[in-house]
Amino acid sequence: MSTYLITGVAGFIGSSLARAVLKQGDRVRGIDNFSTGKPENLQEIFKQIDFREADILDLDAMNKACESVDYVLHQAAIPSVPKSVLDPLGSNRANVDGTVNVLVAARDAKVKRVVYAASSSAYGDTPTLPKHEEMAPHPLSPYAVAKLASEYYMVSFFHCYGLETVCLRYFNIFGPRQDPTSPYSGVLAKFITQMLKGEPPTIFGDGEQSRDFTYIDNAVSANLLACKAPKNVAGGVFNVATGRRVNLKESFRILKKLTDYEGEVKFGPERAGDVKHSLADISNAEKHLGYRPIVDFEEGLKKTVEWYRVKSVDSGRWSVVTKP
Ligand code: UD2
Repeated sequence: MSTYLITGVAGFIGSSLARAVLKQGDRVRGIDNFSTGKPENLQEIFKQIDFREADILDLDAMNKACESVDYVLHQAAIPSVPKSVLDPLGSNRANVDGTVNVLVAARDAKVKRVVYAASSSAYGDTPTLPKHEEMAPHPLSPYAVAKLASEYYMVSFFHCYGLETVCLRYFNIFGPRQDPTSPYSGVLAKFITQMLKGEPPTIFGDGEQSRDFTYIDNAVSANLLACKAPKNVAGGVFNVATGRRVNLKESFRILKKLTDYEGEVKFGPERAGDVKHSLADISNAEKHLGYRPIVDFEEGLKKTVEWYRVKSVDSGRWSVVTKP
């Protein structure tokens, strides 16, 4: 039995990872400062995990959290392009200083491997599609810079200290438990919950921007594979995506059917720091991690819409009320 430390365990991706690690019969230790994570994401698994409320910026807490840990899945972050544009210092502290703390603690505790939630935003607006890992990065927003800087720290800890690290460049992960309530929330979580309430979603820009939207189960499986992949993946960076892109107008059309929304979409100004098109080449992850997408975009959307529908009936926690 292995012990996995998940940073940001109360977040959308962290809590999904925790469930998957428990399901495979391993131990979960989790830390979260509840800045964006939510206790209800851990509801039915709370008693099965060793949870510690702590900030990754607290090195002492990180040292303790890393004791006797085999794998660290580092998800804790302030994950938002527009938020980083408003508060670059806060983004840098959480997304860069926090990562260095995690790495120092993991190195000193001699953990076997650290898997990092990197971001497709590192590629920026380079015109070449699909994006592959050998392309020169071109980060646009402070968030993208911070995520890329953390990748470089991961790689440098492998080269300088022999700590095995793997960076997974997530491409717009979506699915159940993604918080739709903040202005910085992921577009699909916002659109789904707005449309279920019968409210018009807003497209920032012309709606032609496209993303390689990736269902959460794919990201979870990539993390578990990255822990167990052979040693030659250490120091590596891998795209985690589906290899297909969909634009916002098309996403809206698909969601209209799935949510029975009858209204229209509004348009607003393009967002600063926004990337126009994003699509991944996933061949490296397939070859070296044994990764393949297990849930496609439409299927993932169906599952996500159903989850928010039921959630609204269950608790209203996400303040979603479906139309009568
Ligand atoms: C970036 C990263 C993603 C992840 C994420 C974390 C890229 C390509 N992707 O996602 O991998 O790291 O950051 O936050 O850099 N939008 C609307 N209406 C809304 C909300 C968003 O039109 O109500 C647009 C937004 O302007 C953008 C697209 O939807 O063009 C996707 O936005 P997002 O916030 O869901 O994710 P994004 O691409 O910034």
